[in-house]
Amino acid sequence: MPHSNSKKTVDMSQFHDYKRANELLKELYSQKDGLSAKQIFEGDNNGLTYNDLLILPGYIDFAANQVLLESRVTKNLVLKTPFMSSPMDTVTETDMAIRMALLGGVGIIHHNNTADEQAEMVRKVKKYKNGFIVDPVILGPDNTVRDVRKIKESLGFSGIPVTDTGKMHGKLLGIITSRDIEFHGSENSKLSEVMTKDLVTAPLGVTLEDANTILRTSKKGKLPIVDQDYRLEALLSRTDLQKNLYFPDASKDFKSKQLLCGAAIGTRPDDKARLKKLVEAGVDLVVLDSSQGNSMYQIEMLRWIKSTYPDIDVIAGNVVTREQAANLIQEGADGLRMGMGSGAACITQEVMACGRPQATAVWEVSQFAKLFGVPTIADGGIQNVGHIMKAMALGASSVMMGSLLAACTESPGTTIVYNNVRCKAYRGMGSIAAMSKTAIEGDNGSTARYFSESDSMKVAQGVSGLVAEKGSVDKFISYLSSGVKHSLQDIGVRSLDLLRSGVSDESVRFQLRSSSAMREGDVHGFVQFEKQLMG
Ligand code: CPR
Repeated sequence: MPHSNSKKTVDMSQFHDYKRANELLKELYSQKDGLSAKQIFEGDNNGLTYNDLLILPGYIDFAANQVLLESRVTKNLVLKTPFMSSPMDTVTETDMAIRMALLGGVGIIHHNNTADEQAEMVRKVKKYKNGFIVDPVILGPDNTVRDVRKIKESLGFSGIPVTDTGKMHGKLLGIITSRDIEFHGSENSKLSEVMTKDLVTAPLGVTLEDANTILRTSKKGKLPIVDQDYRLEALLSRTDLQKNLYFPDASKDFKSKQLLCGAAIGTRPDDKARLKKLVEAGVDLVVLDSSQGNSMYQIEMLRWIKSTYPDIDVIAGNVVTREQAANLIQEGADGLRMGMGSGAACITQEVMACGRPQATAVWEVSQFAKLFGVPTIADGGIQNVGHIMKAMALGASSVMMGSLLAACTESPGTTIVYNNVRCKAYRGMGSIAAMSKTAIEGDNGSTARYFSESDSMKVAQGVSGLVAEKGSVDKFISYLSSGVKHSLQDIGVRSLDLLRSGVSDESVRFQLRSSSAMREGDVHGFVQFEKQLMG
């Protein structure tokens, strides 16, 4: 166990003298309670996990909503909410990447697919325009009232644009609304006879704000966006407007205003062709996806990317030691992903005998990388808000999450009911299940993370299973960021930057926890209880 602070003895008789007592208190106060992170890790021979420590509370003189979460997550990229979604096939595809970016984080699209599939997902994220529906349901003039009723029954909405081709980019002819068909006797009537032709539209290029003003003042349910030839290019819906359409923290490219999107690749020759497609699709950030990043393969790939695509940020890894980090920093990594064996679905430490407890890995690598101005990402093992806080306090610039986000509605795959609980699939990318997908489809994505070409026998480094569904990622990320803000308030620092500088100048203090202290900090003494995390 590391050293404790040397404590001063206090002469209690001095407390009858108000002035002297005041001086004594000041003197004692200057010797801060608890331990600095440096003291903890200097004495750490075993390796610590997030659960092994706590951060001591400070002084609150601001409201939680004044706290800033902005953080530099690579050399060139600052996020308002430094959360990333893992490049895993049960975590990040188009929908997750869009929501993560809208909420101020970034999604990293997985590579357990073909290069074309992955590039298409990136393209969709880049093309996404918040609030504008770019692939709405459309009908043609010869469709009937019956067709509209069917759509209403299955999708729950009406207010469908009618174009001459019955498709997007066709000439806009009208809109068919619930009212148009409400008292309409004949199910076989053509839409050209019943649709509303008196339309309010907005021109292509209109801003979301202006379009919303038009929609509001027109009192219509839908606003078609048309080009100069009156071809339908997008649609805006009043129901969407009533939801929160504005994402002030969204992660966007400064110039293009498009959402930011990351993607993972491996380090094989094929991955160079894959990256070319991703770059053409507009990818902003590339993650070299390996469980052990300190390899000649990764160094060669890093050099190649830096010389071929100097404008793309590359996150290298994973690493858990300073020596691993040094090689990748030297080759120009713009960020480092830290963690080996701490992931929820991971059995790397058990099978490979390699890895490191995550709190120690985050501290050691981050302290080293900081000397070279390279931000670090704490990847794996984040189970709650407290873990995010501890990762950031130990020097991480951002956190990457897999299992927590796999449980959200926007992760790939459908909801399954298991033992009366709504669940979603989650699997490690080195699980046999994930690697079988690659085997079936003849693609080398996931296998590349865990195996070399010459491996005839696949040794699994992860498991596959189900996690309990949590609902929308919008709500969940808001919960995580509010939780982090309240935690920073308790610690008495107004931003993540101040948290990290407070840890460096040793004004932010810690305490180690024994296993009985952990039990004390957990719920106890109940016969039954419900743990509802979000209200
Ligand atoms: P959790 O957030 O689920 O704890 O961890 C997610 C991270 O786990 C991923 O970002 C990745 O680094 C790691 N990971 C994914 N599959 C893995 C297998 Cl099979 N083995 C080891 N680590 C894995």
